[in-house]
Amino acid sequence: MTVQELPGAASYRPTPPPAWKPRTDPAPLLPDPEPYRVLGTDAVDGFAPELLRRLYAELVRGRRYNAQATALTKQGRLAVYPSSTGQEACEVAAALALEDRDWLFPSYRDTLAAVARGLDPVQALTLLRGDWHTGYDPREHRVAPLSTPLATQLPHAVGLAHAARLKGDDVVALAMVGDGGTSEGDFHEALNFAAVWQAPVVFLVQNNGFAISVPLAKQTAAPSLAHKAVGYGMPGRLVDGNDAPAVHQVLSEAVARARRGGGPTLVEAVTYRIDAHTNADDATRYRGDGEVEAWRNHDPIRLLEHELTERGLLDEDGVRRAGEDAETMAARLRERMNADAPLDPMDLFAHVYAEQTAQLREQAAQLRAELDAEGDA
Ligand SMILES: Cc1ncc(C[n+]2csc(CCOP(=O)(O)OP(=O)(O)O)c2C)c(N)n1
Ligand SMILES: [Mg+2]
Repeated sequence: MTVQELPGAASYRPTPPPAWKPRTDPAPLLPDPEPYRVLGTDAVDGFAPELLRRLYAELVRGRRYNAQATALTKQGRLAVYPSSTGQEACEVAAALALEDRDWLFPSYRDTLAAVARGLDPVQALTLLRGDWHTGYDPREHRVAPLSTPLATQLPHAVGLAHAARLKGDDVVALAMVGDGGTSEGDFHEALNFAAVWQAPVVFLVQNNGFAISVPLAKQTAAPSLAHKAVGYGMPGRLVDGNDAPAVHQVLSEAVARARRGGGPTLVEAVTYRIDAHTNADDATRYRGDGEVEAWRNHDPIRLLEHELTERGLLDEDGVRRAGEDAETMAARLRERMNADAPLDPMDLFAHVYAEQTAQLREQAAQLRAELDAEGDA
């Protein structure tokens, strides 16, 4: 006899399991349907003019930095550079939303955020020059190494934030990741534990439309990347990633929430990668000029410049000075990057482990012997 043939089977209706109810109300966690915007709205009135001007100056510097670093790849001074042109608003806002005591966990594309946070512009390029691991002391400016393996910086950020909270330190971690990185296992593990532990961490996803040549629609079916937050039990927020004050506000609110014990937030910033994936990629093979042009009309620098000019907060002189300041920075960067750094191959083994493993000690001894033999010859 099958279950269907049991007497009374036709009228059987299961009752719900006795203990079940939603554990949290999902409604307040859901992102707004439209990305949050400030520029072109009355919300601009709520911003201090100094902050708006600072954001503008940093955007202009950031774009010039991207152009200079890309030029250095052509001159053989940098092995590779992943430009964040078009994404400067996210980069700068991420750096400015943090206090000195907080930590930034960047991906390989987030050099500008690290530099805007105070990192030396040349040291920030050490890894990309291929000279050193990391190339700076992460503790000095509280900037974790620029992470090339996708999303591995996220569990690190959660671990640091959770540890800080256990120690009673008033510290927030801001972790940056790309749209493609949200399909990695590390993204899942990080968000899950961040929410379970209510860790003081903010996740900033820069949705720039592509994971190298793969467009967003081919790697996720989520309604938006901000919606992914809800499944973990944290709020998801959607923001126009080319609207610098909007990104600054949303991140500042998320950081403040994390700091007062309110737990993690996932922010999706909708933006666009104007340049190719890196200098080694040809983006014309997988996307049309029309798409790029449409995004150029929503350029973060133009949007902010227009708003500030309209409001009388920026004049021609101010625009010229921001440009000149960026040129000075670029000239200095070029000059310093054109000097050969004195390198010791033995440094490869430094800063890998607090205590060297037996295998690394053996490899270091081998290299030392080879270098000595070369020196003798
Ligand atoms: C774990 C891992 N898998 C694959 C790669 C190769 N890879 C480098 S960049 C990239 C695309 C990442 O796209 P996204 O997260 O959107 O960041 P974006 O480059 O757009 O800033 C891939 C697949 C990698 N670096 N790490
Ligand atoms: Mg991307």
